[in-house]
Amino acid sequence: MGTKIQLEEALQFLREYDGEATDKCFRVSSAQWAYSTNMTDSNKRKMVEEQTLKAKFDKVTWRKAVEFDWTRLPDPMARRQIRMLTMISRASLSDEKYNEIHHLISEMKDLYAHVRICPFVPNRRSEEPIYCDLDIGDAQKIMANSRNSYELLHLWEEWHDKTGQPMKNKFMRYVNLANQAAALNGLLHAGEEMELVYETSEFQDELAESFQKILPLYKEFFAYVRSKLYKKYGSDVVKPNGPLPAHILGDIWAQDWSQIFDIVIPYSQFGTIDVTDAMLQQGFTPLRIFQMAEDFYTSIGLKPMTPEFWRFSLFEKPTSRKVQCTASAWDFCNKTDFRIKQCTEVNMENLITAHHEMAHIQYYLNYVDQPYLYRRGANPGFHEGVANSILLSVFNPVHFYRKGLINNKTDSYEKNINFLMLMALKKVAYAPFAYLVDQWRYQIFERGVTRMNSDWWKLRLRYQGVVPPKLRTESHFDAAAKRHIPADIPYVKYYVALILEFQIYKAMCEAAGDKGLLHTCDVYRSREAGRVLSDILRVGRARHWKDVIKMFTRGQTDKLSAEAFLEYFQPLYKWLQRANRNEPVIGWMTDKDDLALYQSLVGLGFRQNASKFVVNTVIIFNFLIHMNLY
Ligand code: X8Z
Ligand code: ZN
Repeated sequence: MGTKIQLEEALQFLREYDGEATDKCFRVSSAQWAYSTNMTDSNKRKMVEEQTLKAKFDKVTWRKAVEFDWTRLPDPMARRQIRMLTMISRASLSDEKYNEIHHLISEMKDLYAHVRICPFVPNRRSEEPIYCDLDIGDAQKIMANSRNSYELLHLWEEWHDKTGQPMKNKFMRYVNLANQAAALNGLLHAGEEMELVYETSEFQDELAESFQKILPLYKEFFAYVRSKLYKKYGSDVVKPNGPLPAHILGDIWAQDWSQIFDIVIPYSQFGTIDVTDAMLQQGFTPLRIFQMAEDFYTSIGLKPMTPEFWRFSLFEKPTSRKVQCTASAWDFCNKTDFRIKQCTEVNMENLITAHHEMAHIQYYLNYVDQPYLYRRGANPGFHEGVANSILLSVFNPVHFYRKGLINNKTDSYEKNINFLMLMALKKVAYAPFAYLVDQWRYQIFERGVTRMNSDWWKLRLRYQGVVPPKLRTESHFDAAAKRHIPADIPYVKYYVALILEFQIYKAMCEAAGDKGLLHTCDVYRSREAGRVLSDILRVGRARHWKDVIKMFTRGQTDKLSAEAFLEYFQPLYKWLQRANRNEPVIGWMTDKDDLALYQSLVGLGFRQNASKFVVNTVIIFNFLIHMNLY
């Protein structure tokens, strides 16, 4: 920290910063948009040029910001903004190392983006050629739809092997550099640095507390899903009381289990919500999907989209050029230009995504008059949390009924349970995963890279109850299968978002005066609910996120609280308790075979003996049979 304490000087610096940062943001987003919607080499070059200029600007800004002793500035806003600028963490590195870490990250992102894997070809004759050209989208489709455990295992292994191994050395150097940057900022390790953005020392405690609250629901849900998977795949694949292998959950990372709904559906004769056919019958187009989303927001008193939005957004996949099709919402930082990029197809999933992306645009529109540093969510989880809280209202039988997309309200008990099960496969299943990714990352920053893979599986088993489907060792690097790890994208924000999503939804439903079960609440046309939302959006990051929680919960709490999450799933929780009454284990029991799948056995009491593991010391594994968490 520096010595400057003159307020006038600080304010002048912040004014200049605001203008330049806004301009840089415009240039970078324009170049990124150009590339993402027309992926040519020349557009890529221009984008990289702008990104490099922005990285240089960040470094210069950081150098200027640390000249101030922000703790002694008399104005709280100036203090907060300068403090935020000193958090451009990696800028403390020398120019050479700063460039090196950026280069490493972009190399890892590139490697990840170019991974292609081989399809499963049973009984292939050796002379038959095999085309190994499946990307992550293809792999995910197979993980979602295949029910052949050999095929699932093959894809899982291919993806994990081909992402992990080439990345490992680069990642280790990245850890080293990130830690050097943190040390130069007076911190113990880079994990501490990544958490500064939450501006509270209670952050981890709050996360742990909310997770503990969710755990009983997760265990019931887990035991139920396991019983169905056991029936489906048998004891060769699923242990009746144990953890679940990671390859049969419908998703390559086992984070979203909704694709196995057909296997676990509670009442198969009742089906579940799907409005795709109705949309097709009613002649929906991509444009109409976005008009319907806009109608939702204006119905609760939020802003209509701008003329630029309708003019420049990309709603359909162009045929004449290559585009990057992941849906996203863009703020060009010039107060008028906001866009969505979505290769929209007419189906329910795209309808939901359109509402989600438009929530981000609402955030941009509402905090437009804040200074640059506050034109973002109150903390990194808010943008996603807000967007998904709207989806709880939209992806909801009551809402679809009101919009004429389903004929009769889902009022039978069985349909409600089916619906909640589908939501649980998305949300309850995701909670431990979202929680553990950054725990792993921080551990690696803190304790080093010697046991990266076993540390990863230890956490996955501990929190998710998931084990690798095949033996993994330290020569593998399975965390790299998740893009956010090589791409240096923080992950705990998704856990924060998951909790906030339900907290915000509940606050809106209360304001709307909804008296029914939480999962049936639709805030469409409620101006009161809209006010709750716009109060959150308008402040952006100008206030501490705990103040924002306090504001929208009307003083009830300033914490990330799992209460609303649990209330939403309460009917399902009760149902699960009944459905699981004959299950001997709620949660999972871990035994030595599970641990042997990923632990380096040397030094842990095991000796590898040909193909068989022999127990040396009984004492070390006297914990072999124990429940759940260890
Ligand atoms: O990374 C994403 C988005 C970009 S913010 C595609 N998500 C997380 C993930 O894929 O793991 C959205 C859900 C969680
Ligand atoms: Zn989003």
